[in-house]
Amino acid sequence: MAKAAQSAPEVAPGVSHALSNDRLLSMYRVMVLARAIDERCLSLQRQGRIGFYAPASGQEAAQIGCAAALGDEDWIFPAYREIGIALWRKVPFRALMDQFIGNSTDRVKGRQMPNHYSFRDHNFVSPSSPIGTQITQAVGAAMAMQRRHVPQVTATFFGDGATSSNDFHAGMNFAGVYRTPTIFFCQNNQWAISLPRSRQTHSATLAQKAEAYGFSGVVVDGNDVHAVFDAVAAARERALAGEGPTLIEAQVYRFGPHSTSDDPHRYRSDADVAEWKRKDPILRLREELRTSGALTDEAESQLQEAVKREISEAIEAAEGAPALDPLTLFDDTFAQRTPRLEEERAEFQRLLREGVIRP
Ligand SMILES: Cc1ncc(C[n+]2csc(CCOP(=O)(O)OP(=O)(O)O)c2C)c(N)n1
Ligand SMILES: [Mg+2]
Repeated sequence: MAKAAQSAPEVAPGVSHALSNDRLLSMYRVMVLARAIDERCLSLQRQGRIGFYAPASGQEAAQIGCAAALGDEDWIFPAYREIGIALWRKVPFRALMDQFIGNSTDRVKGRQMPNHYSFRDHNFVSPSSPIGTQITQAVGAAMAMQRRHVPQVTATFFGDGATSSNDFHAGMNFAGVYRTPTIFFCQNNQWAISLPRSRQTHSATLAQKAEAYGFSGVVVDGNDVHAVFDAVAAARERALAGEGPTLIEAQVYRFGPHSTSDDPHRYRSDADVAEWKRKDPILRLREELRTSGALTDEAESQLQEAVKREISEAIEAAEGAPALDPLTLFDDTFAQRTPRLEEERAEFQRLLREGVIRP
């Protein structure tokens, strides 16, 4: 009989402490901002002011530790829960709010599902909702970089559940064969909606799956920014040196619902959540910064105030922006609208005018 595969994994400790206090403080700030945005967006959705949101509370150290170790020019191929990466890349919350609402200043013109923002100027590709599709995209893009001798890597983000997708295996295999400069960053938040990690795979770790494809996989404590930063920095160095991809499994926990359409009380216990909340990555980094003297009580309350203000101002501005003109739906497909498209546009315009269709 096969030995029990799901024994406790070895977790690489964060030892190098390569991060200065200044750097840690800027990471902490983005973590606090991400958490506060999460809380506000859940409430905005409940008030009917945005349609949908996928919270990332509990995953801040994994996301921001990873983003900080990447180069600004590296390409991000995210899933739908990577707000921390976008914020670290200096995407303004206002731009995210515009997308959640789909207003006239939304960069994707209301054509994407809420929470599916993309920013060409931040090398942040549109998130994939079909599980795993971003993985093969990241491998293909990395292959192009390799061929052009561009000193960049691609980083792709996905969950524990995505390791069961076809695209995960196709992407990992391809990356192994061609030794592409790709970082596979798996946030194992213990749940794929209501399916627990224990029922996802019989493998002891998700990271070990890399071994089958001929490259290394590491498990890190995703609540430890140091451990995450070190693992990603090392993976990036290897990728840039032509030594190929790495799979990183960051062990975290999703504190909130899968999305605003989910009720986690139906499948997990409050005790489990409370157990993981004791490892809250924000409390952990706050404690570290306070102990080292890098963060005073006064600086902490100033930060909390500044973050609240920034969020409120962005919400007000995004809600105050004009609505999107529904006729923009007919733009951007062709350089010049075809006669058929003109016809459809005219009919749509008539239906809007007659009130048959309401924006
Ligand atoms: C191909 C495909 N199958 C099923 C779904 C429905 N679905 C949406 S999210 C999700 C779970 C994903 O879990 P995980 O990869 O662990 O990411 P997490 O949401 O926990 O961050 C599923 C099954 C989907 N979006 N795409
Ligand atoms: Mg998950």
